[in-house]
Amino acid sequence: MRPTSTASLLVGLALTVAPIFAQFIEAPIIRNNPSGVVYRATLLNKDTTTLRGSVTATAPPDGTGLVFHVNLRGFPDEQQFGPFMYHVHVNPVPPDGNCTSAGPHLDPYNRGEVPPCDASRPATCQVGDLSGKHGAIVAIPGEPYVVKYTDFYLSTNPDSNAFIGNRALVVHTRNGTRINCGNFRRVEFSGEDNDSVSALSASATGTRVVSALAASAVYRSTPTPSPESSFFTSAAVRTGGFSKGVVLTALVAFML
Ligand SMILES: [Cu+2]
Repeated sequence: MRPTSTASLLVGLALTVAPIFAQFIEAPIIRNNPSGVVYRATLLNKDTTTLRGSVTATAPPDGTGLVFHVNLRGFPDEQQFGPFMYHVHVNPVPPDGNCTSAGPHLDPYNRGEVPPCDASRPATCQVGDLSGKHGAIVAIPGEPYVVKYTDFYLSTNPDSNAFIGNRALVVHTRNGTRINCGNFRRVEFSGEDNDSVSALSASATGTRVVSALAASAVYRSTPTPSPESSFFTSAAVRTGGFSKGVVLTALVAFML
């Protein structure tokens, strides 16, 4: 009786947990991003917040991944509301500017919200989870948040399921409240240069470039996808050792 019920419990547990990971595949590195194509999401001019700025993305010369320039300012109080998160959400923000209408994170590989993104293994994160992969924002009063990084899993090619065009950028407080948002639109250029992006870089000179991401910079400069099985192993290990904090984090992430 006792062994049977224990076995039933284990089988039941396996059946419960398995579907969370069963459909997930690691995000592939995007290698065919078009040269000279630039997308930018500019936060809306809302009366409800002073948060403004933009996130710009364009392919590097070899077309592998996208170089992101993040330039945001006017955050709410860091102590009360930070650190802040930002993601690519699947739906565009409608003309009424309602950030909730942006829907969930861009997640074409059905990764889901659990477990939380492990920044050391970005291929296992939701592709839209920019702050999960590249660091949450710790705002310093009076200073813009300016960072630049390469994300290997997003695309400016409309044929890709990781395409960012006409999707929304949403910035959240730490409890998931959507502060501001804006849609990724193509920025037109004559020729193939990235003058606007270069100008954005130049304008960032002298401002703070967050160094908190330095520790994880290695994976960004060297695209080394881990074996597909490693995520499942790690997920299984972590499933066994979920702390209340992790579960809470996952629940909060689920609500974003
Ligand atoms: Cu979000």
